[in-house]
Amino acid sequence: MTKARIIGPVGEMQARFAPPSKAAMLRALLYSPELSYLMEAHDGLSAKIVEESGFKGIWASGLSISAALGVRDSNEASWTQVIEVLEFMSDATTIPILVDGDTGYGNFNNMRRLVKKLCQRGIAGVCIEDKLFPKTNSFLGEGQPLADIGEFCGKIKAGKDSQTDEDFCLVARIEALVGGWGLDEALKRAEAYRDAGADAILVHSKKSTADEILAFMREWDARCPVVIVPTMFYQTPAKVLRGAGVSTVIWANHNLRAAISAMQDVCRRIQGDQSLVGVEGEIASLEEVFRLTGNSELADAERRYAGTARETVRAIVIAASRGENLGALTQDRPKCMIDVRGRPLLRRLVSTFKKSGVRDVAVVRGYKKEAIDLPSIRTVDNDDYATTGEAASLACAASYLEQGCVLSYGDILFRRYILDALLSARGDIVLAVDALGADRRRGRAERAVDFAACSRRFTGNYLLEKEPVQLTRIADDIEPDAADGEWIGLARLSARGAGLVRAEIEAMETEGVLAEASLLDIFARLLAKGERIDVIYIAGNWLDVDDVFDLAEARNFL
Ligand code: SPV
Ligand code: MG
Repeated sequence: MTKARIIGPVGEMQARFAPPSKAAMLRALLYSPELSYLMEAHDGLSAKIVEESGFKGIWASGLSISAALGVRDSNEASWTQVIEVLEFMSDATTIPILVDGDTGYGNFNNMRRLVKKLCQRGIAGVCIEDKLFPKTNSFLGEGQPLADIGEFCGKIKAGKDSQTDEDFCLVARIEALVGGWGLDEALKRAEAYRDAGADAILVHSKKSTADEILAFMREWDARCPVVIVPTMFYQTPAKVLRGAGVSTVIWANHNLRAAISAMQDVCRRIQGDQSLVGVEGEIASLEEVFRLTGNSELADAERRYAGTARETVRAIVIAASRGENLGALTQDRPKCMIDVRGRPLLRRLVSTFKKSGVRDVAVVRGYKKEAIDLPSIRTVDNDDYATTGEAASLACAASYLEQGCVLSYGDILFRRYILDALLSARGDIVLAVDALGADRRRGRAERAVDFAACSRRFTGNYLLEKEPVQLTRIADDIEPDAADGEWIGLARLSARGAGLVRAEIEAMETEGVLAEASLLDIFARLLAKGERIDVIYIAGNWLDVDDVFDLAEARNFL
């Protein structure tokens, strides 16, 4: 879409920093010396998948959009119905879309309105073909009549004069080879269309070899970029097309055809089996549907804008270690399964989560994993628990970091208001820090404490505590006097925060430092990269269970 241009210094800055429009991106692909590819999509979801797969541009195929709407590729879908689909595709993606504009949906006048509307919807370019309205798909029938050259050139000029983005691309498609009118006719038309202002030529062929396309390329001699659609001559290697000087290859209908095969197969099987059991493991999970459609962003936005609305947050509980200090009590179970007044510690933790609306709890198991057998949790296993630390355990649950979540140690108990405060906190990464932690730990037996230094000390003044506090350092070797509190092992990550943690885990893995790292190391690395980590101060009302004294405290805590 055209950006409003501001004159003067602000305008200059805007020009310097504005990202290229989608039209400029398509133009760059068409004019790039590299062979470019456009992959077919026919709705918002397929467009998103094309982008995620790494393609730099999308072909909004007329055949595929029509078929997905259940109609023929004969202009049965009106142009405004097609534009509706295009808008969803454009909104769902950041890469440019070249639209199959068929014959332009009428004469030069319809073409003017089409181009104006496409620019308004952020579509990067349109391809029009020199056939007659209503069009027929190129692979149907023989000797389809072609448009009059002069009339088609008028349509090209009308389109170019109507674009409101200077980089919008008009691709003129020549059907002379498909219609059996020969190479000379194709070349004559290509030259006329280029002269009329087309930014590129699409020369189509329905032969099973690329011979006639290669002959065209030789004669055309790179007078402007050439786009091709090797649906029928798919066996021609890319290097041959590249060598011939082709600018852009369109893979024209392969997502639609893949979807048809997959849907036919799953329908046949469910109909035959009268059951979902056979297909469940083979089709995309609902989680994948939610991920593709960006549900985590909506949950984040709800927290930001709806105030009271709470997203469905999941919890990841790190519970892979044994807890050696508890001696015989952890002989046959990890410490999170130790009984605290009739119920395992982990059960109490999970119940606190559920009461606060965190219903999806994933527990990373390790030591004596079979002992973690609670009914209402999911489990992930760190089978290398004996030689790895918390960060490696979290890496095992990386797929749970696709959306906002709560991170928790498996050996803590806390009052529910602490979790509620974290859940309603803003910020991408928020830690609950006990401001009394340093005092509480003084005089106790030597042990590692997750000390936190923050941008401001806890004041005890309720109003002041509403002001954001940021973490400045986190480590287990900060002097108690230099620490502002102790991280209690509970953190809240937004979808972005979860993404940052996931990326950091990947970086640590690449650097070979993941195995020995703790959660503190992850946060410390993010701080070092300038990422913001927020803190919510609490004052007691929680505990962790490391030894029998803690266990006694836990019994009193309840
Ligand atoms: C389309 O994808 O709709 C096209 C390409 O126009 S083709 O089907 O090959 O004509
Ligand atoms: Mg088409």
